[in-house]
Amino acid sequence: MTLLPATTPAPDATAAPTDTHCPYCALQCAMTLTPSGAEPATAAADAGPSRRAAPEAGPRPALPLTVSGRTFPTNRGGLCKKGWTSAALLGSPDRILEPMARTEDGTFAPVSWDAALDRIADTLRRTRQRHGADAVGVFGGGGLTNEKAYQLGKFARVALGTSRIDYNGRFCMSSAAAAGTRAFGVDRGLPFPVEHLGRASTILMLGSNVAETMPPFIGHLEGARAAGGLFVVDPRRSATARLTDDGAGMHLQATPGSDLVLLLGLLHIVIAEKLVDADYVAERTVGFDDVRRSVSTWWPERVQSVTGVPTWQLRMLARRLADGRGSYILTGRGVEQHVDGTDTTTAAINLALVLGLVGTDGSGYGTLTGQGNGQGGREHGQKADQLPGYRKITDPAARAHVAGVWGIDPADLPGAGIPAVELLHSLGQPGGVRCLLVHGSNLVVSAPNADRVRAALATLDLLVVCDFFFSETAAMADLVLPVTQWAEEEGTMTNLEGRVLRRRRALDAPDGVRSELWILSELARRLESPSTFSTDSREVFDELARASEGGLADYSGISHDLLDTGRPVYWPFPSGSAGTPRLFHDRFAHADGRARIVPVTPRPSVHTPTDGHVRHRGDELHRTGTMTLITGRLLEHYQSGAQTRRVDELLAAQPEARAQLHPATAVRLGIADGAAIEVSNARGIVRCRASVTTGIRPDTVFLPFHFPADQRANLLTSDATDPISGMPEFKTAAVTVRPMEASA
Ligand SMILES: Nc1nc2c(c(=O)[nH]1)N[C@H]1C(S)=C(S)[C@@H](COP(=O)(O)OP(=O)(O)OC[C@H]3O[C@@H](n4cnc5c(=O)[nH]c(N)nc54)[C@H](O)[C@@H]3O)O[C@H]1N2
Ligand SMILES: Nc1nc2c(c(=O)[nH]1)N[C@H]1C(S)=C(S)[C@@H](COP(=O)(O)OP(=O)(O)OC[C@H]3O[C@@H](n4cnc5c(=O)[nH]c(N)nc54)[C@H](O)[C@@H]3O)O[C@H]1N2
Ligand SMILES: [Mo]
Repeated sequence: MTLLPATTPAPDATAAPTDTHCPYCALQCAMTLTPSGAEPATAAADAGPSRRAAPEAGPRPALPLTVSGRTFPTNRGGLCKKGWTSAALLGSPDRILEPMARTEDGTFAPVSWDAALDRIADTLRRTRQRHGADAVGVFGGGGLTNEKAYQLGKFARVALGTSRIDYNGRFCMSSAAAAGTRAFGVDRGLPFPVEHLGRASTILMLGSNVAETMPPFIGHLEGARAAGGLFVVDPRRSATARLTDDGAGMHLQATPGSDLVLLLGLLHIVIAEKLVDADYVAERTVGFDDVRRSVSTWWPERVQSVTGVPTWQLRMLARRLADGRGSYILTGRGVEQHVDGTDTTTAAINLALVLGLVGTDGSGYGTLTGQGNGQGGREHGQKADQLPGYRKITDPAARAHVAGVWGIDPADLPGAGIPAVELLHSLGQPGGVRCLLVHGSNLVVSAPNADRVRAALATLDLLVVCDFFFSETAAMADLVLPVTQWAEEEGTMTNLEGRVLRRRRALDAPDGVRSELWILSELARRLESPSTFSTDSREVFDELARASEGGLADYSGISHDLLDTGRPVYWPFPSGSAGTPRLFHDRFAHADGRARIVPVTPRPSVHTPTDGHVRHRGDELHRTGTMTLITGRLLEHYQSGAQTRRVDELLAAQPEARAQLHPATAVRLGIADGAAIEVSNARGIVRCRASVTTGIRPDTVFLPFHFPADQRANLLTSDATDPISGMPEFKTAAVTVRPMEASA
């Protein structure tokens, strides 16, 4: 059966190379896929959980496509290891090639598409009748194309009538999005084209490790490095921190979770040393006086005592940012994924505003969005409180507009849902979600307090996971539906700059696999949805464009055809306009055109009830013997590792989780490099090996979150959330570290 409707010509798989973008992160490096002439490997029909460990699953199949980097402003022809090896997953022997249903004995057996979809639709209909529409939940992903993200939001609200939809962007971008919206009235990761960074003399990167998470991005840091102006704030001497060596800049090795204090300290110095851009503050902002008062007590010595960053470094950085030679402040997950992530990001924005950087030629503030479509994924309605076009679901005008496009009565649209962690907490609870559809997230590995999530998923009446592989979450599902991969589908992605890009199909999908647009359309039909669901990504895009018209993220002037011309296309792009490569040049998106400088103060340490520990935040210290766990990423693996753990080269380079420990700590605890250790707290125990390195603070241990089973960093993280954004505390947790033998 063909997956694409007649309106989309099927490419000849042996013909011309296809220009597209990488399946992984938000940099969306441009690549060209060339058919290698080899037959795409047909994966084993019995692919199932038992075949999860890819490497020993048999001889590696021939790659159907050859990947090459393509010249483009974001990546300038470069790709990272993950990009180069991305085609390996197309013919992976682990690939699921037909719908799979859990059997009585807990294994999986193939079922027909009709049987699978009928069963899902029946269960959803019955659940809705018995328990109400909100008993069905949807969990989406920032890796989905704009078309899929849009369709998923519409499917939830219209075909299911549920408010219970949220997505993994809540774990990723939500704090920066909340801070950006609060300050500027709109949130676009980089409000300027990425190549502008190349002309900066100073770049401050807070909690971002681009050298591993977006390797081609480091080309944009060259100008600042040559000027000695790259400043990196990270508790670890990360690969990005090492880019400051040899006079290229400075690494500020702050205490985990102390970034808010650090930023207040920088603002204090800027004010004390009269480095404020007074004209800019007067003309373009409101709120400065309150903020001035709020930072008055954060003098440098006090900030040094909390953050561990010497006062001379603070002063040098503040002066450098203010020197008028072009300065950018960029934030990453290291500062955003905290219970005070919104306030910390706000403090970074406040500093940028007070220095007059935002919207000014050659300067700016930005957040480095994460997933492939982390930006677009949050604009089209997957988020609990949003409708397409970045509209608020509670806004009557927004509801009327979108309901008009969907051909329904606005009164039939559900209201705002609940953020991801709350949604996960509601699973299987009285009045909570009883059936969950998961599209593009591996929650068992990536959600905070992961064992609680695993246990909650097990209580569901129905768990349906759409994926390419038996991820750890798919392995818990009642039904797993196999979907097309990036090179097998048409669509669009919006990268970290708010630039909309075309994803193109380069080869046919394996026979039994379907596109998510097709799955949603088939389910909607079975559920007798009042609105239609196209399976053609062009048609879906055109509908999305209409639905977004007049919203903050207005895509109404964009189409697949426009994108196919290769023109740079940045939103907002109202119909008839030329789009917006640079935002905030003349005004901010608040009604009065001014940015908001919002006072923020460090909150006292949060005691997580199951924890028993005082977390290391602000002035507070750990209980003796505990250390701060920080988490993050490795170059070779992507997110929960569901994809990259199945690529031989990547797994060989990083086969398991290793906890980074300082040599002094290792000696104190009697741990040798490579020794088996336990990292534990009241929530769980991670068993892994130690990697002893001077690159980490003695009070801190680092774990990557890419690994499964008892190597899941998220067994230890807390599901306490930021009250504004709903972001969980991924980046720090109190833990105890000991050699494995000691606890045996
Ligand atoms: N290789 C690879 N690349 C990726 C991804 C991947 O999984 N793997 N994922 C993509 C996605 S979705 C995202 S969101 C981005 C994330 O990209 P980044 O934000 O660069 O990634 P992280 O490693 O999560 O965090 C960055 C740094 O924060 C530091 N950190 C931890 N705690 C703190 C703290 O309290 N303060 C400060 N200042 N720093 C702290 C960590 O040591 C780490 O070096 O990467 C994208 N690219
Ligand atoms: N401790 C800790 N935890 C973290 C973080 C951290 O820094 N520390 N970072 C957080 C962040 S920033 C993020 S973004 C999350 C990410 O974590 P997840 O949400 O788990 O993201 P992935 O691992 O990319 O999972 C995506 C799954 O969907 C599948 N998939 C990929 N594309 C598609 C598609 O188009 N359709 C469908 N149906 N499936 C698809 C993949 O095979 C994979 O199984 O993790 C969060 N968790
Ligand atoms: Mo992310």
